[in-house]
Amino acid sequence: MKLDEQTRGDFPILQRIVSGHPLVYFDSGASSQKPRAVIEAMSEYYERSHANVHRSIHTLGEEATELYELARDAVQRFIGATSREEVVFTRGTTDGLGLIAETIGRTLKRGDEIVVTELEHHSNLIPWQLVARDRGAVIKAAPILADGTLDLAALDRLLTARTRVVAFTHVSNVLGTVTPVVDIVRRARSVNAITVVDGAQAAPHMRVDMSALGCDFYVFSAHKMLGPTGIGVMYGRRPVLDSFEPGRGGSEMIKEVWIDRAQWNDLPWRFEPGTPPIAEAVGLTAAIGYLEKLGMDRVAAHERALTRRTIEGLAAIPGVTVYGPPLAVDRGAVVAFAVDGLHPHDVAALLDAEGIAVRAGHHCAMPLMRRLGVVGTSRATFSVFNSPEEVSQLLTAVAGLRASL
Ligand code: C6P
Repeated sequence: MKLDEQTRGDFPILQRIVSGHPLVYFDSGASSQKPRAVIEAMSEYYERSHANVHRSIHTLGEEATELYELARDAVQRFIGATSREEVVFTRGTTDGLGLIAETIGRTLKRGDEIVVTELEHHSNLIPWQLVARDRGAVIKAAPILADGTLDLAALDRLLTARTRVVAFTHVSNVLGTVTPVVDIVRRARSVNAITVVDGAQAAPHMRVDMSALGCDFYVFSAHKMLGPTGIGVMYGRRPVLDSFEPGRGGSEMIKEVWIDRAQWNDLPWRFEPGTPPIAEAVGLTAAIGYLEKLGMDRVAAHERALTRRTIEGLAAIPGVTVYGPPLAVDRGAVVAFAVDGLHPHDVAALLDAEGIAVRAGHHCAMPLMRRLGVVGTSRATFSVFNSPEEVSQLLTAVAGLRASL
């Protein structure tokens, strides 16, 4: 059975009628929809087991703690981390990148260099700008080539003995470019830089394996991978996490506290101050279970086929521009496009009138927009429940927009 036929009935929201049409949801890159398994796991948790975690020895406290820590095991398995201590829960990708930047930031000195890329989402730029401003560090960006792939030769020229951090996206949320993580990590390591990978658009769509990628940090959000909002993952390689002081403090991230000092808790709790997102962790476990049952290789193949069909179809419509690497190059489940004569927001509004949800705008990647010479784009992003027939609907609708001009 095709993946969309197998999964569609699991997503209650897909019953919605929008603008008089059955919903076609092509905005999973912003936030995916949730299968019933996730919604029910969270309701059941609140109905049966809710209490705070790591604090209370009563039955509910123990149950909640067990469920929360089971999520860590699920994530460890899902991303191939060597140990559960390497999995730290955050509020999402932005929160994880902020935590990393603040933590590394404390060790930066004037003139130290942070290398990013032109592909970055603001969440992997602004935290570095904040610490660079405070510490007198310098930010440099590796450019992209005309085809939307990263210019690795230029990246090499940016790496120096002063480079302390190389922070880059695994998959661009605009161009769908897949960066060669292993290769970049090897280059960064040759100058002893710490590698930080933004996996927000990768982890939901392909098998990611920390032991194979070899990066120091990898972050992503649950809400883009069929899970709930409010929780994300910061993977940190054990020796690197061990070497860092916590960036934020309070609550259960300590072993012993005096008025003027404290002894930190063990990993991973040292990096999890405050009451964590417990129900969200339960939802994340369910989302991971759901994806694992489908199989990430099957998910990737399904979404790759949708992406290919969309790119080929849009490129064949006169007056439509598709951005990003050619199909021959590996791409994420993202297609950004422009329709001549229409502002991206108008494209999104007109498609919405036909029940088709796409995102339009700068996609929180303004430097990339500037590089492309556009104010924004329209963008379709895919998930397990999308079908080739929905792609055909999008293509017909976009062709209709052009024809009506
Ligand atoms: N991109 C999009 O529509 P949060 O919001 O913290 O879960 O994720 C931030 C983020 C970080 N990196 C990348 C590559 C991303 O794509 C995102 C989120 C959404 O493209 C919302 S702007």
